[in-house]
Amino acid sequence: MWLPCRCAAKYVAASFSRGVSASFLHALRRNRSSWNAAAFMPESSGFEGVSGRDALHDYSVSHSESFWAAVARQRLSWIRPFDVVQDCDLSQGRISWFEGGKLNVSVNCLDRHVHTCPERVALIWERDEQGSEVRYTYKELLEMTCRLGNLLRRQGVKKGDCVTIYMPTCPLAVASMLACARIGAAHNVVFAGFSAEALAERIRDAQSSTVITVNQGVRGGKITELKRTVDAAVRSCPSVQQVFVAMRTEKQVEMTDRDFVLEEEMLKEDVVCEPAPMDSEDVLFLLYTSGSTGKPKGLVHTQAGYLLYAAFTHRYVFGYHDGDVFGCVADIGWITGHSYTVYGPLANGGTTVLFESTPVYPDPGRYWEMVERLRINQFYGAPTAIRLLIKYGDQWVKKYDRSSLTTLGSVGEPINTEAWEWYNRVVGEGRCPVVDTWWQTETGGICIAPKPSEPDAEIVPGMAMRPFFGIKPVLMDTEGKVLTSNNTSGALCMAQPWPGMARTIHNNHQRFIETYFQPYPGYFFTGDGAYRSEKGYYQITGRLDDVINVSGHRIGTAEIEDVVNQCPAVAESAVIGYSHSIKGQGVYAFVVLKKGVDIQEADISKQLNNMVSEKIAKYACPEFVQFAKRLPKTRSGKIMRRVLRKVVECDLDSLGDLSTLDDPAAVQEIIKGHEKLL
Ligand code: 6R9
Repeated sequence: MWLPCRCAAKYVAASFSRGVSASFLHALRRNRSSWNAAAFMPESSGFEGVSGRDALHDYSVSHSESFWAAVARQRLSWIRPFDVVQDCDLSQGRISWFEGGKLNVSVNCLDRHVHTCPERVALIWERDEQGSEVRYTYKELLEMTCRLGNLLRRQGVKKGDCVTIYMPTCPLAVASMLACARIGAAHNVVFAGFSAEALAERIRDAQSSTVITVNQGVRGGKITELKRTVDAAVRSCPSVQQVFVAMRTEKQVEMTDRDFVLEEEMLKEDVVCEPAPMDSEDVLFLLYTSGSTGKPKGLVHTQAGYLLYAAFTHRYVFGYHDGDVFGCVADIGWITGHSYTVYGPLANGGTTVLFESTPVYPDPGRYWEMVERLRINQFYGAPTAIRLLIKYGDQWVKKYDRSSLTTLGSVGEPINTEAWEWYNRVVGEGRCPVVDTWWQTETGGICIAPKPSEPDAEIVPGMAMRPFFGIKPVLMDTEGKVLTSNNTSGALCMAQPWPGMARTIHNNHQRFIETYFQPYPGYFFTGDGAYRSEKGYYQITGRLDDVINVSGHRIGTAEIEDVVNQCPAVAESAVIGYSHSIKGQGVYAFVVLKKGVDIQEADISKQLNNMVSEKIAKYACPEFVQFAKRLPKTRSGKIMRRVLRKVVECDLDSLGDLSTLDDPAAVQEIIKGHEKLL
């Protein structure tokens, strides 16, 4: 199942047909000089008198319902048309789109393309082993999905159940997601870098009875024992009744009565599977993400609105055309993998790359060698990888032919000017627009990006710039008033709902309301700060809460503190993010030990690292652990994180107001301790 026997001639033919003539045609198509709304976006043909990108954006916001209704009718295949375009009230945290409509997401991603072009390549699985990619046509992906859908049904998975998928980025993971969608189950993909405890927590919260995994993962030439991690997780998950194990490697792993070899079971199933008609607002998936407090939250996305928004943004932000090869290198365990590796490209009938490896395996030329070999047109990655690759030098890029590239995307964290310039100049040879795309797990798809724009419109380095169609950003001051002028900074909120936004937090709608809708009543609060330039362009300045971003991965400092505080030697701790030249942010932990603890600090640091990697994931491990006698606190006992951040940034001149500090000597101690650590 993993490496179906195919004749080599097929590969040769496939890569040949994507050669010079195809890219020449693309270039021709893209060189349209005038921006005609209806030609650019066929859905807009009914919008009287709208021409130009800005006018279309204005229309999409001022006539939101007719805009989205037209797009939804044109872009999605409906089993039953919707009656109501939207029924939303941000002040109540109520979001509902396309009510009355029925559809099936897997049919939209597969069947409709199989009818028109069954042999088109849907997936190119860029396996960890360089040069061993495997292609799957739409027909093959549909068959795989149907077998899986039938299997899940036979094993008792019902509409409304939630299946946890703990797999690396691979075709069977995509088919598993789509199989859930086919039979009406929700999926809960857990990033395969998460530890057993983190996985268990997510399985329990989602109440999954079924888990799909692989025997082993292979990434960067290293093996990870994913099945073993699942075994450890499932021990504390009484809901789990069955685990399907796909064989990524030859290695036999221990199997119990509840475990099944996925490929063997799939072979017993039919290649036709009746799709479940789903309501627009039925759950499509949960995806857990970190917040500033408490446990990770399972954000809920639903069927029609999410799919529409993922597909529509994919098409227009990246200028995706039929026949293009889209290369999003994010892991499917994150929202970027969901929206732009799986749902957006497949809903558009696109060819999408599943990248299993790392940017530096087997060498720092990996991305660009892959671009050359697969003739990738749009490349979408994270600034952290770009910053890492800059260090290895331009030669790793220039070695390979990148003439297929038309657009370069960036996501996950702010892209600094140096990284932006390098991406633009070295990777894109100055001819590919760099789109810095801002969005979140909560938003479902890209909300702010330089594209679409008029053909010659400027792109400012490091700025996400323009709100997408239907998106109305506002900036708020500290009093909760909307800032109306330009050249100003504030809390980034959205004034209007859009189809792709999350609907709730699984099992905790109250938390959903409190986190996103109560801080600025009537608005959706993103948790990020932003600057709006003189010209009205947006630049994201970073989180306003205690969420940090390590290599593009979100993590709440409270989650890390929770683990650190479980160490028997630790009395209390404070974790903050600090600026890191490659990862964007790194984790810095201040730790106060219990009185009488007689263990070497280095040993405790090691122990803390082990604990964080066991309970959360490796990326959340503190890079620095600073031991302190006490932490600076207010008189009411709150840790003054702002002061800790300034100390770590070596910005001692702006420690700010220290008048509420309980004991000023604590700050001096912290400063000294920090100097010693450097
Ligand atoms: C898609 C994704 C969301 C948080 C978000 C923000 C940061 C994402 C960004 C960006 C600056 C960008 N973020 N894209 N910051 N510029 N282009 O990453 O979702 O994992 O939920 O993270 O990431 O802080 O709030 P998610």
